[in-house]
Amino acid sequence: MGLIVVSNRLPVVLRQRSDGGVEVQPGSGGLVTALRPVLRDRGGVWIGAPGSGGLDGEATRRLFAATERESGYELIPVELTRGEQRGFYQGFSNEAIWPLFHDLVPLTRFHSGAWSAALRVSARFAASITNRARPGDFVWVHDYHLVGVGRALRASGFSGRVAFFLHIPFPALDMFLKLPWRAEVLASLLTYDLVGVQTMRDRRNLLQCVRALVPGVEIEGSGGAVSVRFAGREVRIGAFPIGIDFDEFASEAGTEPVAAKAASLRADESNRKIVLGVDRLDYTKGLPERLEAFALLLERTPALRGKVTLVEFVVPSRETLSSYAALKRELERAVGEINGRFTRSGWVPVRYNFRAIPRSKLLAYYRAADVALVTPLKDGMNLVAKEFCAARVDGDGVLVLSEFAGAAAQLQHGAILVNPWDTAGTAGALARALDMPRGERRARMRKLRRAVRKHDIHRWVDSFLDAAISRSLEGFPRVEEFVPVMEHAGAVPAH
Ligand code: ADQ
Repeated sequence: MGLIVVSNRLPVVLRQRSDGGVEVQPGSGGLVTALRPVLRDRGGVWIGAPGSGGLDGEATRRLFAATERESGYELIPVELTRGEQRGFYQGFSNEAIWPLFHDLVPLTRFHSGAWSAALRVSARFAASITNRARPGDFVWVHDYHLVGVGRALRASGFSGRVAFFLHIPFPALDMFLKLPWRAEVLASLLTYDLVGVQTMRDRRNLLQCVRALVPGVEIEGSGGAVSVRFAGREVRIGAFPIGIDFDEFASEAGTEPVAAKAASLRADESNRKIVLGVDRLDYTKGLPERLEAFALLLERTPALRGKVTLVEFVVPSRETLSSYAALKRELERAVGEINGRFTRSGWVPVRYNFRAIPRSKLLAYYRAADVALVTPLKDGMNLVAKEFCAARVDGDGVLVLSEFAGAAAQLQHGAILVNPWDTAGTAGALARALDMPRGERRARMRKLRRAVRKHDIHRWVDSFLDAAISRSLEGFPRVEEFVPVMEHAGAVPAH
């Protein structure tokens, strides 16, 4: 069975150099990090847009072929025009679905032509798939941008197996109902043979929308994946928490150069503790709230001034959208304000870096940190939390994690969980993390590493393909869910 992976972007980006040439750079973001090892190990085809730069010219084609030879799988670019980029990528994907599915209604814009733009692009992707697919191939479409590809494929008469995985959260019914194209989006989802989401919460939300909006639907099963029947078709819907290549992260983090770099980063901070943040520039990642929590901690605990540094790496993303450009300015202002207020001789409280860093340096920072602060307002999974744990081959370090990251389901027993909207609560959790005794840190990190290793990327792929192929879903295991409990329930007055 050949694997055809389809995503908005290819795992490489072509960039125009200042001398007019074109170069290939690795793509960034969670989807690419997760899927690259899957195709590297299994081989197959990756279909997606090549990013800026264009594909004309012999030199560019040669670059692409060399990248294919190196990566071990075939790359098929789908070129989009500027107009298509605007309507589909900007309008439909990143101004409508992305904010709405992360519950951020005030940032959501529904442009009237956005769904038709998404359908036109979906048809382009579908044509590329039908050109390449051979009988027996398994087509696996990724993420919200391409939800319409299933519908376009079926409309073109394609009858092969097609599955879809949503990397971002699926919203609750109340939120989903706001989408002007709610019926079309749901109907398109139901053209796939299997739809995977990250968590049980997302699965519950999706099934609730299906029940409410699809008359006559029958839902069977209660495990990790269930079967949905309507209009003579069966669609499977399941929760498949994505993971990382644990062994690869752990073994690279354990190498001598990474250990040496981590030691030198620690030495640079002399006896200070390091709190680390690593994120794509995105308003879902809770960055202003995180800075506010850190400032609150310094304000409330003068003893920590000069004793702890927040190192924040933000990788540039979607800067052409005004909400992202505004977030970038907001972060610069907030960092400036905190540093202006608390800096003293020899200590700058926030070291803010607006750039992508290479893997080895990222691993060194993961190893050097005392605390990783991963506080998205909502996140499908969040791989940074998992990468941090995998990199801690020394068995130390504390993870402070948002309850609203999908990763909270697997990491709830080892992380300190926070509500990122509660800045005072986050500041308190950070104080607790900084003060945690070594024994507790190590016990928690053992649990975290065990969970990340168990739910690694290979298990994710295998369980997804199993659910797509197996005859019966009986015995398909439920995945763990995070449900917040009131720790102080006894304190709630009876009336
Ligand atoms: P993303 O929103 O991109 O992914 P995430 O899962 O955190 O989010 O992955 C980010 C990736 O980018 C990580 O691999 C991280 O190491 C890397 N990264 C971030 N900042 C970096 C920097 N400054 N330099 C270098 N690398 C950096 C989407 C969903 C997530 C889901 C993934 C996978 O939004 O919820 O976990 O897909 O399904």
